Amino acid sequence: MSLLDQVKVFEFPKISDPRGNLSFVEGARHIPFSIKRVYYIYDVPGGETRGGHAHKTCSSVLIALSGSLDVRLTDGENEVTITLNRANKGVLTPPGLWRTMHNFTTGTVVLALASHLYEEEDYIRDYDEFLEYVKTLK
Ligand code: T46
Repeated sequence: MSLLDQVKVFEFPKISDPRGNLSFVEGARHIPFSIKRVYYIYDVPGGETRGGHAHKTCSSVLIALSGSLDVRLTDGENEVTITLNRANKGVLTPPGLWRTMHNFTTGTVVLALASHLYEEEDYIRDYDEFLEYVKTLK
């Protein structure tokens, strides 16, 4: 089984009325880990790519609160691309997958809910090192 099978797309509740929409995310109900950290990505210049790394331990759920982007995840052999284009859609990105984020539209704001605090030691930022690392997971 590939780690790509653990990638999950979520549709969070959306409550609409004439005043607009409201969505919510409840820890234990919607997110399969305890949220230790929240960060957000915004003001991404046109044509810019982010990511370009894998995590050893940290899982995250990414949500485009506005705008849209593509999240590409690969296990080194196969890949999947998830387009985040609705504020009530999220993707679970498990550790052990190389991730890149592309095609940000102007004004995109990405919210990330993470299972761990920030630790640079958890990152693999070199693709060849990642390919060696995934061999150890098999
Ligand atoms: C991920 C994707 C989706 C911190 O100091 N604290 C933090 O919580 C984070 C997330 C980052 N940083 C520092 C580390 C770097 O010096 O902020 C700088 C930019 O981080 P990075 O280049 O990793 O940003 P992205 O957008 O490439 O990746 C981020 C997350 O780091 C990563 O975990 O999965 O978003």
